[in-house]
Amino acid sequence: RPISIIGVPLDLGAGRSGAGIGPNAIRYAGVVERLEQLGCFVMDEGDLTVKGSNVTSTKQPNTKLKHLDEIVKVNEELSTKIGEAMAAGHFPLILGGDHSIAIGTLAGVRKSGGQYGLIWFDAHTDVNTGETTPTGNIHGMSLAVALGYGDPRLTSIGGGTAFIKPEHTVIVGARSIDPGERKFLKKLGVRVFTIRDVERLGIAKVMERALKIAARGTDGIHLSLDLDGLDPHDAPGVGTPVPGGLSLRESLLAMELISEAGVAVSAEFVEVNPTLDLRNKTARAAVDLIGALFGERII
Ligand code: DIR
Ligand code: MN
Ligand code: MN
Ligand code: MN
Repeated sequence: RPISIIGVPLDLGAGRSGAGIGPNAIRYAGVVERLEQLGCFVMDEGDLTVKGSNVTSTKQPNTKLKHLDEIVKVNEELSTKIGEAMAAGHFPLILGGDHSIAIGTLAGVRKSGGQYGLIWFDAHTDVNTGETTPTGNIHGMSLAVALGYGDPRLTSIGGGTAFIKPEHTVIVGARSIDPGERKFLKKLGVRVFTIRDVERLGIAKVMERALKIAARGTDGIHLSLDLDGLDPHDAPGVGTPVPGGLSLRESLLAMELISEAGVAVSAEFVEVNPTLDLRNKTARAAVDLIGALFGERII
């Protein structure tokens, strides 16, 4: 299947600037060449247009949904792009950009009419809403929106139907969860494999269980990977680092296991912030993970 690369240079959903130049940092780290070496047919569709950033935009008053207008616009466009790529039989590979772009990605994935499972790889759980958010940053709300919860202007993006089901959603790597999010996850019954579960079970067992939840009885899975799921030692270039995360090697094994299961229909790699990075290390980690997801092996 051809891979459609779509960059989304958005940082308005995050609390600080810089993730907007993530897509090009991942390109400079050689993502296209890496995939071509694996025999993939790659079409880089370039970046969506985003107006403003956390640098150039006048500081928002402390609303509960910062930069809502522009985030709605970008995600609406993204959902259209993803819908078209999937209708053409392509695998959409989305480069972020802050994690609020998952709203548009998943709205687009749903347009194909199937019922998809979701693996959300993240230090955070991103299930805040305007009512529970401690920051007003929409990147902390995108999973709630994908499940059908939150501001109607966000949940209606892309047509607003056939949301991802909580019973086919699984979070891996979580270690920073807000009180409101904890309640939400319990209420919906979303399965969370925290970093503690990874430690106790090992990443192989966690992924085996995660894949069962997301892939059984669905038409495939979407992978939403926030680079801050990795330990800041391996991925320092992220806006909200949380110590004690997955190692690069554990994360690579997770990608290899998804790859071997053969169930992924789309994937996004988000929150790469080159202004906070060390020699593009985090973008290079993203390319390593993408390589593993598309079949790269040690031997
Ligand atoms: C926090 C941080 N839970 C919030 N979320 C982040 O702002 O809602 N998500 N950083 O990736
Ligand atoms: Mn996230
Ligand atoms: Mn995160
Ligand atoms: Mn089902």
